[in-house]
Amino acid sequence: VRLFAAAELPGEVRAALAGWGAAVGDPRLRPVGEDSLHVTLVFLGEQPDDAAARLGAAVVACAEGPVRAGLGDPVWLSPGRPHVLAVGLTDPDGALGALRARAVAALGVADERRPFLPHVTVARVRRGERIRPAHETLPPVPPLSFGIAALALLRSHLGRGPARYEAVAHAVLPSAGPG
Ligand code: 2AM
Repeated sequence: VRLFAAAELPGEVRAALAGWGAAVGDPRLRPVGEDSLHVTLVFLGEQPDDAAARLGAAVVACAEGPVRAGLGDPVWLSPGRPHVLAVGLTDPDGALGALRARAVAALGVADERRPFLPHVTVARVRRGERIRPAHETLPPVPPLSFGIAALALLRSHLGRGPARYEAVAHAVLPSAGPG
């Protein structure tokens, strides 16, 4: 099973991101469905079926909060030959980075050498299309600040059409409150 730990966004943030992706309106891009928008914290890749329950429990045990975040700037990943259009997340008090660090430790994976760039992939570049970021103008991202809604271990079902994600384990985070 193909697994990853993800932070889940409040519904109104997913709606705003889907609306932003629609406003980009670029036919070279395939939007990610509103219900599938998420922040990948730790990508595990293929894991044995019988490891899923243990890994799910490990992720759920990391759910401490609240974890406040905000929508930041759009970002093409990777910039040299973009495959996705994402929106970066701000991590004003480091809680999102700390959540990821707990998940990395709990899952027992080696941390990536690259710095964590929290983001939500909003659209994927269609096969055969080429984007030159310097030539693109994008609409402004709505300046939303919010609490991460939940932490989940998600299973990714690959196949024809958009990826489908299924929660193996899920833990709601305490609300960050207004502000
Ligand atoms: P992305 O949002 O940056 O595209 C499920 O496939 C999630 O895991 C996606 O959200 C994707 O991140 C991330 N992912 C897929 N393959 C990955 C890889 N090889 N390394 C890190 N993250 C990956």
